Amino acid sequence: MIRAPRRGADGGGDRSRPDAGATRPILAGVKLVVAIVNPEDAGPLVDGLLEREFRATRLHSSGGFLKQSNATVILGVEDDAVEEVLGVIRENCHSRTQLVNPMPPILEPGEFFLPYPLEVDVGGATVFVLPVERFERL
Ligand code: 2BA
Repeated sequence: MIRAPRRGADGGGDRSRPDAGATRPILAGVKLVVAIVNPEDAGPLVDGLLEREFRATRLHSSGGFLKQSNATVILGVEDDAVEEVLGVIRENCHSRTQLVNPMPPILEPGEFFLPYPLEVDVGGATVFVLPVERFERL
């Protein structure tokens, strides 16, 4: 898990290397977790991640289908911490039923449209786990 800045894989103490002491990239075993969640769950989710010392970024987003606000939380984590992160997401993100008003159709004269809201189940979180080629904090 990427909890704190790492000064190179060997701690940065190798003076024989030209970049000794500099921040070097973490090259192996990192995943990018992308979680699309309800905006009401995003705050508790980020707090829960920070409590466990995971760094996270919250982005404002909106769903293509419902066109309503949601939140996208992204974080880089080492491979062995992915399951812990998914556990924090499960703890904090809950599925909901949302009501949506369907778009009224184009009506011919004399036709009428009686709108009634539709129920849509929105999952607790839509999560992608992506391999990361290179992670670096400069
Ligand atoms: P929305 O696109 O606004 O979708 C909200 C909910 O509407 C979905 O919940 C799903 O229950 C329903 N829905 C979406 N597309 C549909 C369709 N073509 N026909 C019928 N029902 C449909 P979730 O599946 O839990 O998705 C929640 C949000 O996660 C989505 O918001 C979207 O922002 C994101 N998402 C879901 N799947 C994704 C994917 N494959 N790639 C990227 N983003 C995704």
